[in-house]
Amino acid sequence: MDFPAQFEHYRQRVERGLDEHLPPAATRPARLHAAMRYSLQAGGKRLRPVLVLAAADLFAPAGAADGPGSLAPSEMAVPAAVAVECVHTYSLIHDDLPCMDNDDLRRGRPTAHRQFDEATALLAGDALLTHAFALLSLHYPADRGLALVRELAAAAGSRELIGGQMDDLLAEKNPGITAAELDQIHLRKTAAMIESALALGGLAAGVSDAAPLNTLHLAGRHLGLAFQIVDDILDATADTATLGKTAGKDARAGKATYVTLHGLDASRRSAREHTAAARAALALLPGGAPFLVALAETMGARSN
Ligand code: GRG
Repeated sequence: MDFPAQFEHYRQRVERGLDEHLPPAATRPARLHAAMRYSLQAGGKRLRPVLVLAAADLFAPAGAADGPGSLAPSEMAVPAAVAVECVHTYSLIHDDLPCMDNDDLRRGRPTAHRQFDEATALLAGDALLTHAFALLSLHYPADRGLALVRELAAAAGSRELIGGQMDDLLAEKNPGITAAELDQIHLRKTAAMIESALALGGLAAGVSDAAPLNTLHLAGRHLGLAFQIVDDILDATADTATLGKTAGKDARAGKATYVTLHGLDASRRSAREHTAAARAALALLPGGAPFLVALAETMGARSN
């Protein structure tokens, strides 16, 4: 398997999917739809939607017996991949708002509220979140669509992504936060969406057995924790130009991170351990999931 070529293939499919599945920029109100596209098409790493497509491709095409005309699993999964990127991008737009992180730079460009205004950014985030669930309800048969909606709603909801963000904001005022409390924030704020991306891929491909779905969740949880630890390492060690977002912000804000609590060496060790655990879980999936195993390795060594 040629990992870079396969990643690029999935990434380009995601970019096309985003364009196909978003309301055109000129849709009224044009300012709102332009803001949605501005943030979504700013060139993020597309990790979560690529995970959706690659997870789907692990499973035999639904209706394979129908012959060459049947859709590849990753094609079936494109609307789910776009949905997960819509939710992720909404969370970035809202996280950057003055009432949260108050940031000026995202994906190497001015944040949505800097480029447009605060109200437009807030509404663009709301609209992306809502659009994600519309896509899942529109593009899948009823039972599959319901399973996808349940999965994404759980990951993005008050117990996971939004709950993790709430506790993250509260933790800024709590200098005594423990390592266990920080792990809980990371699990919900970061890992839940990465876990969900893998599970959404399986569901979009028609998987309904608990065992592979649980394995996708387990792999995603370790992948997500490794991703957040690496994010904390990069925040402490990389520069703004490389990251495309403001570097060193956590340290300046006196915010507890994996690095401030454990130090750089232990953080690097822990990121390696979670990457290895993710790889071990992924290897249990059909065909041993070589692309996803390589992606886990690449994410552990990323520089932005
Ligand atoms: C506002 C509900 C709500 C949640 C915000 C996304 C988020 C939660 C906060 C952003 C800050 C942060 C460090 C989040 C952890 C997850 C993370 C590292 C997000 C950035 O994901 P990347 O690096 O971004 O995949 P790109 O731009 O490449 O898609």
